[in-house]
Amino acid sequence: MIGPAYSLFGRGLGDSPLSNVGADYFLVQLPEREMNKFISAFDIPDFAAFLQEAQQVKQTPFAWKTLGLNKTIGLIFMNPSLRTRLSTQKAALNLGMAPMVMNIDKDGWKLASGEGVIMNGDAAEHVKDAVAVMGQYCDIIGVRSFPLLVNREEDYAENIIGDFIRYAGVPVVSLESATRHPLQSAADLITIEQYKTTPRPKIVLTWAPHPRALPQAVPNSFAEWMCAAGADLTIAHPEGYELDPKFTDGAKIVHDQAAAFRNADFIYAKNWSSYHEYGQILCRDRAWMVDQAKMQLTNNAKFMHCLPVRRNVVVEDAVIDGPHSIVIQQAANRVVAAQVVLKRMLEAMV
Ligand code: SN0
Repeated sequence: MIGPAYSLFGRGLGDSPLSNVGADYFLVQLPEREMNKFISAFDIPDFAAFLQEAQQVKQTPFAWKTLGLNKTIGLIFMNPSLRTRLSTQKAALNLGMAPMVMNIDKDGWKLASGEGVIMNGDAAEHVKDAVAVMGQYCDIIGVRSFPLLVNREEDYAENIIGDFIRYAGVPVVSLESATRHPLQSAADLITIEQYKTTPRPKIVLTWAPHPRALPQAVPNSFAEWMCAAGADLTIAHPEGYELDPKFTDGAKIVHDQAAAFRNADFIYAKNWSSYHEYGQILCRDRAWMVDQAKMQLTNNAKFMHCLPVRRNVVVEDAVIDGPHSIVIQQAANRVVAAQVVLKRMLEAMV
């Protein structure tokens, strides 16, 4: 159960009316929402109402089972997915929508992008045409596309999700783009609200080692959402792993992991590759793995990770299998987060 107060962490996103949120706030009829995309925290201007809707969806997931009647969602994957793929389908089914899933990297034509490109190479179809066609078959389109981690400006320009928004003609949901994973962060916010025992818990996002170079999307997004919610967020990472500051404004950034863990209420582990030395692995120090000894420094902190996780590299078995691990409940909340987002999009259509 999400707590009754929805206090968020003290302040709200931008100029939204979230500060001093009181019980009466929820009696006010919200203005009709336009929702033609969900790509970042800024597509949710009302976190308190979002959390209230999440609680309703959690309690009565089938209460809107005709809202999506005769509507179709296309889920387009350019990269692997387990939780996002299944939880978004489940959310759509709960709303009465029909999901269509395509692994476009394996089953589609190779896509070209960019203006004026002469298509005499591998690519058989331009993304403009493919996306416009998908928009004819779908009422909502979700897309997953990881960064290439080669050219930072290209990845951070978010061209692929931008092309979907430009050409689909229907609302677009990010299923993890080059720089953000908003459905994950929405589920993380719901999970922290559910498990927090103090109004403004100490939340620590810690870098952890990994054998491969991973995107910054999950930590960028987590920091963006937590900072937008006014959370008490500390980010611990080795030097050189600073994230793009546009996501971390409001967070404390430290290089001493043990100091960060002291008195923490939530430990969120995640690896990412360097933003400054773009896409590089700068540290392989196993001492950054989250283990029992470090968890003992915390205030009985809950352990979170977006999954998939490399056991005994990112986190010790004893922690992820232990009583304070909430990774499965966190994954369960992926359905709730996706359902609130799709529900809002459907409601804005009628
Ligand atoms: C992705 C990432 O962005 O870090 C998806 C997380 C939801 N994770 C991976 O690609 C893990 C790959 C691996 O080899 O462990």
